[in-house]
Amino acid sequence: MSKAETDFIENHIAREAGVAGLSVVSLVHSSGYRLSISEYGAQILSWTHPSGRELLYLSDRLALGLGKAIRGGIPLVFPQFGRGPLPAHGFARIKPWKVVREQVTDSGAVSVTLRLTPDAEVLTMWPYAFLAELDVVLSEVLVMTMRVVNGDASPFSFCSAFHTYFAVGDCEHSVVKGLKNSKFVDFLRGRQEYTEERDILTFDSPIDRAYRNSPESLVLESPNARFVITKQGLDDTVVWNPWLEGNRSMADLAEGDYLKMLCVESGNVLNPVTLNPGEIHISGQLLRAGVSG
Ligand code: TA6
Repeated sequence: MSKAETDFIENHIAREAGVAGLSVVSLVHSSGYRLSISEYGAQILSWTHPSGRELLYLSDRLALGLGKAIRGGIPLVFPQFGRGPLPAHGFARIKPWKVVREQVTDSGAVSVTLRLTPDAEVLTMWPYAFLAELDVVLSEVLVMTMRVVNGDASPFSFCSAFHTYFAVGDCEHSVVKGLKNSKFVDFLRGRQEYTEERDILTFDSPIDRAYRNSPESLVLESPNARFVITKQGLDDTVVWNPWLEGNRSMADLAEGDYLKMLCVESGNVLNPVTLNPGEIHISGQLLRAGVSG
């Protein structure tokens, strides 16, 4: 690596201790966008606009420690979505990942790659030789790419999602556009399937639904920022807010914080992906933020 590259990285990528002594890596792009990601769960904890405005919600009531999920940022859901035989939303977000690459792309973007391979505990839960890697590339946009490789002799199936907690400022004055005519499974109505009839989703009560084969791009407009969410290799979009009742049942969500957040999650959650031995699955999302005033 050239000295210039080393200097650039040293000026744009830093590390500090985080959960369970694992590193939190901070990236700074020349545009002023900043991001921090924890090796614990390969979870993005913060993404800030050049104005200094925080774009992701992160609870200030976190119950930190190995095995505990971090409420906020962008948790990685893998290999299970929701409840089931594995820990909720799978084990990826509660296991240590390893930074395997920090680099500068030709366009000046700042990039870090983290890797997860199964330890003995994971193999008892999910006995497959997999490798998962997450690329996070920060420029004026945030691009996340997840690769899952089947290094086993048997096929395996998995669900995955970027469980993004957008900081919206006030969910009652936020809208999601682009889901009209999409079919969705409503987890609050017995997983029945419905069709979205609204051009514009507004929020005034609990919502927890997965839109099947949702459009590649969606818009979230909020008092805090406007987001364009673009996905690839991911069929579905989950929209979730626990609202007042759900908020009160969550110890790691401060009273009233349901209004500060909205989860719009790009994922394969309704139909698992099956990988045969040697196959690789690539999925990603691109987040673009706009801040006014
Ligand atoms: O993605 C929506 C959802 O599955 C909701 O049902 C709710 O459980 C949310 O995820 C948060 O899950 P967590 O395990 O992080 O509390």
